Amino acid sequence: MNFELSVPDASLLPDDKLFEVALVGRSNVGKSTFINQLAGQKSLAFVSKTPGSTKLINAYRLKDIRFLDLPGFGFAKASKVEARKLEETIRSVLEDRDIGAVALLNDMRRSPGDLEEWIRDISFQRGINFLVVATKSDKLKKNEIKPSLKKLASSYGLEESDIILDSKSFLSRINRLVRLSPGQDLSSAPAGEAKIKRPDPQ
Ligand SMILES: Nc1nc2c(ncn2[C@@H]2O[C@H](COP(=O)(O)OP(=O)(O)O)[C@@H](O)[C@H]2O)c(=O)[nH]1
Ligand SMILES: [Mg+2]
Repeated sequence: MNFELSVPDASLLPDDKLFEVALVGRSNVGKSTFINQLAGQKSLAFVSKTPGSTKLINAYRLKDIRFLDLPGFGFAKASKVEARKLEETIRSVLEDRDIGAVALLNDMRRSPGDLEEWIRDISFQRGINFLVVATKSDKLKKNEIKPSLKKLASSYGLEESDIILDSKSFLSRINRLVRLSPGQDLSSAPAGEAKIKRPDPQ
């Protein structure tokens, strides 16, 4: 995985119709850490002890897939104006772009809040594949993991097995989505069109 570019606004992202996965989550949820795990690199994405530091959209490429690292939302010290701007950035990516999948990161020790529900609802409404990645499971005792998974899944209206716990199973889920895509059939793609398009919702 390589860093591609940073932009302040979704309208400045490339218009090449690659399969895109939007990574979203509360500030400090472990999104940068997860991106580094996906990349198998220690410091591709900036891991911070201070929440709320990324306001840009960072794009990464892994083969023909683009990962969009969206600004972390729900940062307690952000002003109302800043919070609204971040939410608008997230909204514009999810609503105005042809996103292939949304991966919402959720700290395993926390229940989803209004912002998580908002992201789930936009994804469902737009028929975007919706994945939940549970972070910080190492902060739980072994016997707490299963009940937490169950609770998290049911609060999203998902099955327990839908909750993703590590970068390896995340990548295999993304692989599966991309393979399912009808746009993968190159013979049916008009000249100059993208090879990979958004698959049908699961
Ligand atoms: N124990 C534990 N700490 C984590 C994990 N993921 C992230 N962190 C820590 O949580 C803090 C925020 O992580 P970061 O990746 O910068 O979160 P971001 O704001 O969502 O990008 C850092 O201190 C990380 O070291 C995890 O899976 N387990
Ligand atoms: Mg970060």
